[in-house]
Amino acid sequence: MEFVDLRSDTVTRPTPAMREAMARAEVGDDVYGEDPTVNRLQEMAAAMLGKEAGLFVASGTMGNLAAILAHCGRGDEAILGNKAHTFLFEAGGISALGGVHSCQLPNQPDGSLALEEIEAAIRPDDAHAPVTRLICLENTHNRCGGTCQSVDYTRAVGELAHGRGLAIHLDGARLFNAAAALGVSARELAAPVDSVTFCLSKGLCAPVGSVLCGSREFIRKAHRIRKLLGGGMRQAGILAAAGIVALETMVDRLGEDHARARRLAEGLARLPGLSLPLGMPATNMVFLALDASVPFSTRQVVEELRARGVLVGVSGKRQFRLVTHYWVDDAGVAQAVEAFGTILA
Ligand code: TLP
Repeated sequence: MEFVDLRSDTVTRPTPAMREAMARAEVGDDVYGEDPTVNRLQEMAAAMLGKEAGLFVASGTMGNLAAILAHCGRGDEAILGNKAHTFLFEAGGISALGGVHSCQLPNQPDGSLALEEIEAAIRPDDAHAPVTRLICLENTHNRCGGTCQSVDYTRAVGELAHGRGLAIHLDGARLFNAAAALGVSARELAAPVDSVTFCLSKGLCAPVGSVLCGSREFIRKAHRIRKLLGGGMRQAGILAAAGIVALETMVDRLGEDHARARRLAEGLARLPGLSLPLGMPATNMVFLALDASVPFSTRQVVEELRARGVLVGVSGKRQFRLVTHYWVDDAGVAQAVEAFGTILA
């Protein structure tokens, strides 16, 4: 059965143009810095984000980890949100592998961290305290509903960070979705931050990889850390080739996914027993709650949907996450709404 797979945009398969570029890719040993395709992708990504240099990494998780380890030493503190992907879903890597202490602030409903709470969390120069080094933001913010952080907000956090001698890292796994939704460039959204990771393998459809961007000096440091993490990938140009096609062809179409997410949300919200706990989607994610009155468990709904060719993610007790992407068309959206409707009727 062909599924309408709404579990995540990470499920996206490469496009035919990507497969072709992968087959043709010129490669070399990237650990020696000799893979021309990786080098081209890194230069392209850095230029698009307005940074001096880029580093191709295996995943968003590796990009965030390498960045945070490059900014912080053992025992240093990074301020991040309590719903940050890095805090919730990256296996605690920053503390397990980097000895980095995390200070978790409550994410506001829009995914931001309150400026006054960041300010208050910065440690004084006191032997009892870890040294605050870094502030981490996420854009779009996954667990807060795929919400966007504005240029003004990012700039305000940047000014606060830099005024206090701190660095700022942006988990921009879906930064191009934020740019599309806000009508600004990814470059503007990344301008206030010292480092930024974005993913090629989510809405942009490449099979593997993310790019970490920052200053030349920062990327030199992150390059060594990538090796330490086992992320030196040799003839990675095969993968980078798909990433180049992703940047060339997939960025400008993300708005279509956002429009479909809105249609999906509208269709589902009209059904009895379903509601949108985080409101209408800002980008490509729909969070859906199942009323207590519905006589099915979350698991049963997932199974019934699967039997009707629709896959959704579970994001909490009686909560689902549905993510639109390149491989979900209008018919897929209609099929998902219809499947929920049949089950809940
Ligand atoms: N997110 C995945 C899951 O891990 C939850 C998803 O399906 O959304 N930052 C953000 C904001 C992310 O959403 C993700 C992946 C990552 C980083 C990590 O990227 P990968 O999976 O490439 O390590």
